[in-house]
Amino acid sequence: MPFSLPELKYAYNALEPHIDAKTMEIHHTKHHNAYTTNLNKAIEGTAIAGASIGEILGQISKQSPAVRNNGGGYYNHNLFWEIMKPGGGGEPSAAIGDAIKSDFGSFGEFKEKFANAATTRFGSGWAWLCKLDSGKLEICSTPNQDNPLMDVDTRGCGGKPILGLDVWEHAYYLNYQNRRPDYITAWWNVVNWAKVGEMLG
Ligand code: MN3
Repeated sequence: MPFSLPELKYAYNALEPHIDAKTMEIHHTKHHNAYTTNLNKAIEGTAIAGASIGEILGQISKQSPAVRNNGGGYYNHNLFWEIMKPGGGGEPSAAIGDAIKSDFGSFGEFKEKFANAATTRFGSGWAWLCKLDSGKLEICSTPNQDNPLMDVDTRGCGGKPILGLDVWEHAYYLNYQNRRPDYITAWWNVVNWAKVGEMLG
């Protein structure tokens, strides 16, 4: 199988009280696992069977809905686990902190704009912070398991996603029910800014 479910670098309960252990466990062992398994099934025996996930996403417009949904789900969750950590949050410093201030005015304005993208995404999807080819940072959101690496017109801002927030109900419903804004507010406390800075490159 070309793609495998990555191990988390922290325990399922490590992000509490912001994200509860049961949600993390189901999200990883059921949802992400299903995307991974179904991506492998969907590409088996096809021309893209040996391609990297980046190569697959970059030509997703030519692929089946199964490859699009599960390839996006596989990639998006890989990033999501990495950009969170226990004891995260706070205001980023170094290059990522400077880039955010330069492109959004202040960390506060950035947070407001990002939270707004996440809150207003209708139905299931993701909010993204992307590094465009120009080097500028931009915020956008995508529906379902789409992402900015896909060559489709729903990708929002394009470029390279360096921070992503899952706003599917499966990411927060056990603890927050319909209160997506409360989940978003809590999520800022687990953002791994060091990793986001690494992704910025
Ligand atoms: Mn999810």
